[in-house]
Amino acid sequence: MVATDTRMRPIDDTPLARDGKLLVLAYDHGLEHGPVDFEAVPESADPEHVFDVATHPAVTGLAVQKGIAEAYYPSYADEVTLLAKLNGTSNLWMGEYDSALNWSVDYAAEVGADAVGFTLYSGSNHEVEMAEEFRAVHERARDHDLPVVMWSYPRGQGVKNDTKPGVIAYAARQALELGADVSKVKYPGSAAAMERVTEMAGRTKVIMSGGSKRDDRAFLERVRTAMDAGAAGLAVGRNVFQRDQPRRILDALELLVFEDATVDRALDAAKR
Ligand code: FBP
Repeated sequence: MVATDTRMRPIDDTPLARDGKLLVLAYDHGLEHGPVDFEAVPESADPEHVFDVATHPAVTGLAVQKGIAEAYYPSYADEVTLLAKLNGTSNLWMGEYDSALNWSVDYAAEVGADAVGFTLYSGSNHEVEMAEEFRAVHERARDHDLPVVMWSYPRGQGVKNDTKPGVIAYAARQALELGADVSKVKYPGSAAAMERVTEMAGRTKVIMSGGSKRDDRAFLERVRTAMDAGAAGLAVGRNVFQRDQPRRILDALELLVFEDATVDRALDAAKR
């Protein structure tokens, strides 16, 4: 039999990518980490402030949880691409790594999502259940023609070191094998390790997780290294909204991600 339709729309044809690249602004920290992440820049606690930041032309998608999408996205539907982060759990949970599915693909589509996101903690004692939940999410997302971004985070009893290059390469491979269009991974520590990660991901695009806030040069250098190693962009939260001038760092990221600029040129843009 000849296969005719995999129901898979290339991610490059979706609003989440521009010129094959992605720059996702992540803003689910109020759930994942709590108000502590907003202390540095108090206005970042206001979702309206972050939606405004997400209208920057460099941003190809804003990742938020259900309540924030419901309450704020309607006012920004023309300007912001919505990446519905479907699962998530608070930092107060002390059990083995797991993540509650907080909204369905159907409901996310009804709210206006352009893409869906799902965290998989491989190595956790809950990996099997999470992978089964991912299967249902993935196949329903295909029905809705929505791309799927996996937050590929190995964590839990089976993982001694979640930043080890081999562990991150495995996570990226798992995203490919399970059908994710995009795999969001931690930086594995070096250009060579990132190259291996992107190679293992095959046609699944790899985007780098921003991580905790760093100074401009250190952050931008890491982004440059990841891009040169084959990453398709990044998903960044704290390194944007914990800055007093979040638009400036987005100006710099736009140059690095979409225009292949040097770190020095991007730094100049961040200072302007
Ligand atoms: P950051 O750029 O701030 O790291 O955000 C990316 C992200 O994946 C968020 O979506 C999520 O809330 C957070 O990181 C999870 O961070 P942690 O590594 O502490 O679980």
